[in-house]
Amino acid sequence: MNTSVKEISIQEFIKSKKQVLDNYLDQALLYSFDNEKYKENMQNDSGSASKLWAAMRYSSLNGGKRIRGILCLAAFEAISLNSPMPADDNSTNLDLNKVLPIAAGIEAIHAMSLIHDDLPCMDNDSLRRGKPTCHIAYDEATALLAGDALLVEGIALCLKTDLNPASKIRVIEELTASIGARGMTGGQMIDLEQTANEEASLEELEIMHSMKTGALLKASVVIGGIAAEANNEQIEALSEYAVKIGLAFQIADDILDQESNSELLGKTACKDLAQNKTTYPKLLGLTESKAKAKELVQEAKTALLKSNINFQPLFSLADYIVERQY
Ligand code: GRG
Repeated sequence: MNTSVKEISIQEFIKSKKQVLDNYLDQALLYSFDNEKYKENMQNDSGSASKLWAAMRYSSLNGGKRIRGILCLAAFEAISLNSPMPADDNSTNLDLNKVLPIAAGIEAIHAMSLIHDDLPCMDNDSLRRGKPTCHIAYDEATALLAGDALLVEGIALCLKTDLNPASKIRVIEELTASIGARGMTGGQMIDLEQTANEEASLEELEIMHSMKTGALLKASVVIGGIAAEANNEQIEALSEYAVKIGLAFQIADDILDQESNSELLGKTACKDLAQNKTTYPKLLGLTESKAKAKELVQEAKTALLKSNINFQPLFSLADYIVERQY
């Protein structure tokens, strides 16, 4: 543990990491082509290729909180520095080339999931991150393809890491498991069925969310640890922390849907009620839901401390996840 480090607030930590991620993604998602004919097409702004890239950029460089990417970077720093607070002098020594392409790739994949989630055949929403959703700003086919392309570009970005081949494979295994049929996609399917059919129990709700939202959040943290060469005990602790904050994140999301408004959220509020969805507030009530989220945050912190991962930004990010306003 390093006690001589300069303390920075969590707001500064989030702001600086978000900036780094935004800049990296902005560069990574520039149009670039090997094929000469395709390049010619790109000269024309109304060309089909530039429309695809424009839609991809519209939906991935548009002010998301970047929580998954930030968690990935924070977990990497936590293990690399093993210090209670990040310091400017220490942070500059970190090999960000190992983790930044992955954290950015995860954000591209997350953006993809939001585009597809908003489609008429899924959640059918018109507002995302304070702007018209991708299929409204463009059209359904373009939104579908922009999502497809962001998924693939996101995985390709993860492979740009400077990690050794064995670690790269571990990263991709972790990531693909979290978004496939055993993770996000499977969770989304359950969600669609539940919405269409019946009221879910607390246990069913938890399973659905752990797959739909929790799996990618967990993978983001664990992958940060893998990139920093965490040992098995540390990976276990990061994993436990991430499962707890993943659930807390979803409870907070349900509460915000009920208590906030569309302007602040940047997406349609009170959607759960309108769709008659089963939510934590519906099953537990607002007060108990808030208490459960706080309890999970505490448990997440304890999981880290048990393995001597004493990195303040990871604790503060857990608090932020339940205290956020949008
Ligand atoms: C990934 C292969 C693959 C398929 C995706 C459409 C779909 C299948 C899944 C939908 C998953 C989904 C939208 C989950 C909701 C997750 C959630 C709570 C999103 C909001 O996350 P925030 O608040 O958003 O971090 P920002 O805008 O801040 O990034």
